[in-house]
Amino acid sequence: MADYSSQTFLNQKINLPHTNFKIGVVTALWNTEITGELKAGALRTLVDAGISIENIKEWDVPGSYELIYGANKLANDGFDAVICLGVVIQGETRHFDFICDAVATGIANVTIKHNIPVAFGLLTTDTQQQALERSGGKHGHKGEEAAWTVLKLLEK
Ligand code: RBF
Repeated sequence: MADYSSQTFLNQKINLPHTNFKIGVVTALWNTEITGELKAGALRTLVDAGISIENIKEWDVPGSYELIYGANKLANDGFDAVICLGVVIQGETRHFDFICDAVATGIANVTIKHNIPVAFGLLTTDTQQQALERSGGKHGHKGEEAAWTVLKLLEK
């Protein structure tokens, strides 16, 4: 069976037609200790692929729900791709489902409406520990993977 671990994805060579793409990195400020690392990993991956830091717009939005607005605004402004990063941790109330559903649907709408790659780098976990394990821990780095995803789509 194919190995779809994050390492295998990230080890694949990206063949961009050029490196002048303008890429937005929209990051939610809730759980900043984790979203900050997701952002650092995404930026690292973009720069490693040859995207210049001047062509990367970092935008920190209040919460994950605002990732939708951020992605749509940057798509409207002509960015070639947007990476959305956030962490929603299950609490005692139903906000988790509402926020996660809204972000998934909202980002899907942006990618369809503007026809650009928009990465869904939203961790939706039961605990902070699970989120840590997915931001450079034993379950990989979802910020790096989100950046890799848009780069892969920009190959075509
Ligand atoms: N935003 C996140 O990015 N992660 C969260 O875990 C999170 N939990 C929230 C819990 C509640 C009860 C509420 C009302 C909001 C939460 N938000 C969270 C913020 C949300 O994404 C958004 O910023 C606010 O609802 C304002 O639109």
